[in-house]
Amino acid sequence: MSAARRFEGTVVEVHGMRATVLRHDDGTRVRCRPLRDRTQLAVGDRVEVTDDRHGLEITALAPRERCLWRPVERGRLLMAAHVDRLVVVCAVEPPPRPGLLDRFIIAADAEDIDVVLVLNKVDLPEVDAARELLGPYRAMDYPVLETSAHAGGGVEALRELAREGLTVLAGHSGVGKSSLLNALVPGSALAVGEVNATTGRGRHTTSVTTCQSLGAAWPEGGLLVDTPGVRAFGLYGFELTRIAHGFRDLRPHVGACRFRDCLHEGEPGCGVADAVARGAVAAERHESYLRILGSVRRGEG
Ligand SMILES: Nc1nc2c(ncn2[C@@H]2O[C@H](COP(=O)(O)OP(=O)(O)O)[C@@H](O)[C@H]2O)c(=O)[nH]1
Ligand SMILES: [Mg+2]
Ligand SMILES: [Zn+2]
Repeated sequence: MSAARRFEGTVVEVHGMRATVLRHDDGTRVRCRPLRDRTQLAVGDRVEVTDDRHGLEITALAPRERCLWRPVERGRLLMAAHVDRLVVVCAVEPPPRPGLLDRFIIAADAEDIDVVLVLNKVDLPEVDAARELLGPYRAMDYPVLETSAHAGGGVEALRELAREGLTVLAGHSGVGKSSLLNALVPGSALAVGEVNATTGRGRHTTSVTTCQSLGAAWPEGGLLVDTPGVRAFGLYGFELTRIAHGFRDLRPHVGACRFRDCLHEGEPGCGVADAVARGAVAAERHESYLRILGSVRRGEG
């Protein structure tokens, strides 16, 4: 009887309890049985797989870090682990929604995940208005990459940026995430939300989170994750005092607050309120913060 063989890999697809694992030794993708304790896996999970006479089985899970969560009814579910960067995709149309951007950024900030903003559809005429909406984020030193999945502009820069590690694409539906993925990974045949000519209905976009390999085999080629149907990241149970940390422009003023657990919503001696009063921070930024604080407090995630 031959001894069981083991190899390491990264989860690139989850189907219920089963997972597809990208082998680190030969770069192939293999279907595996779940962990015995039936821990729910997520893309990006680092696992050990044992190959015995019963087939491939995931036998160990590395400690998770740099996680992103998807919101579910009064809770959150792990969506991806070991995320190296979050690419928040916005578009000229539908225009950027700062509240949504801020939520994505807070989730990434809390896990030390780098954030890059992409403004897609710059081939459309209303591009200047969209650029203006992203002005505050440029001022906070978030890189903003302009792309057109249709005309091809900026796609190579995005490919370069995602060349290593695990990159998650997120953004409002309709901004062009799947289109960008298709431009980056030709033939990946991901569903683009166009209306189906024969049925007249939007094409069904799967909610299975999958990773596409970019170019060369692991570990050279980056992995790219689309997040179909994810409208926001789960902030359920998020520590309220940490929310302001995700606002790069509010963060420097938090230290001036009289109370260490100040939530910057009218407490006396609040450094953030003072910064807004002095015009050092835009009132809309503080308002966005207060809206998110309110929704997390209400348990809306
Ligand atoms: N004009 C223009 N339209 C785009 C561009 N990228 C995507 N679209 C269109 O925007 C719609 C939504 O694209 P999709 O990739 O499904 O967006 P997703 O929901 O973020 O995955 C589709 O009709 C695309 O053809 C672009 O760069 N320019
Ligand atoms: Mg899509
Ligand atoms: Zn304060």
